[in-house]
Amino acid sequence: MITGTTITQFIIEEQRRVPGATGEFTLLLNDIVTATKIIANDVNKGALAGVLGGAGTENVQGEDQKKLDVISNDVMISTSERSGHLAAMASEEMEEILPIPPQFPKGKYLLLFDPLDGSSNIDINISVGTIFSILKAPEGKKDVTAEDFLQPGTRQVCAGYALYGPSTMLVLTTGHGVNGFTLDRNVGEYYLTHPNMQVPADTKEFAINASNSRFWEAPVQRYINECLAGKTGVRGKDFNMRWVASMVAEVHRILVRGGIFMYPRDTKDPSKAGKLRLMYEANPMSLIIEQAGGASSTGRERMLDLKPGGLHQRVPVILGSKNEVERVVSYHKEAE
Ligand code: AHM
Ligand code: MG
Repeated sequence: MITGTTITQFIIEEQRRVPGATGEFTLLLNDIVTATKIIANDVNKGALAGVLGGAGTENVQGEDQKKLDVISNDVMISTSERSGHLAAMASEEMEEILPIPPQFPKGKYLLLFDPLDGSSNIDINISVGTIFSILKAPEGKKDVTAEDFLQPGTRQVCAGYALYGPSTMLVLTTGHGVNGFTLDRNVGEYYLTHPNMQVPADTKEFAINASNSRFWEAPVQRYINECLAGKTGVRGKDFNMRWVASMVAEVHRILVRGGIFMYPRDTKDPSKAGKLRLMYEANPMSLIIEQAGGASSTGRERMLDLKPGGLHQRVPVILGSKNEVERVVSYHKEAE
């Protein structure tokens, strides 16, 4: 018999700690939990369900959509639009925000998500994930606009991700630490397996797409060169490197054993400030990392303090073990 705390019990217990909570947020989280189970099922079946390969369409960022990107986006919408907890949604896969259709009741929350992050890994059976962020809609406003989503990351009510790896996990924060749950496929429930996750302050492991190295800015080149010099250089210790090309997998590794993840600004395409998107990738992951004792920055500013300029805005991302992130930030300061 399985014992332990299910995610539903955990969320209800968290709700009891919030005076005056109506249960609306708890029910919204339950919808998201359900959506991740459905997506996990599709990802898990893969080629057997005919869900691999391209969808033949492009998203707002001009990237080819995979069938599973589109399916996951539909699952996130259909699972959370009808319960009455949301005012509107926004997704990596949709150019505009999606206000709750008039046939459904409207709620007080805004949901942002990347339905399936790590798209380049979908067809090759490597870990992918769903990232989500919850904000409050402005009170008393009838029709929510895209501007209402442009709140700094500090205003997130909740952030989380589902990791579809060898096991499916859901990791979330409501601003009181970070907890990880593992899906028992036979029972169909997530169980608390990783309570109070903490990022170690120091690390000997970095994650960066080194094929972009000639386009990096000087502070990032300096930091990586020092890591590569290992014991013989100023750091006096050897480093290891990982690059999964799935942000969810990288962040999860950092939460479990520390590390630094960087998708920094580079000059490859000067029109882009970075590759990753602020609202549904960088902000939720930054809240999780900070809540676990780590740090997250653009190199110049704390990520969560950024005032967003657009729904699909890109940002440089440097996150993970606190002392390493602070070192990279100090290299940026020195260079300026
Ligand atoms: P996606 O949202 O289109 O999947 O792109 C985001 C992903 C991240 O998960 C990952 O860190 C990065 O892109 C990998 O980029 P690259 O292929 O340049 O290594
Ligand atoms: Mg993504």
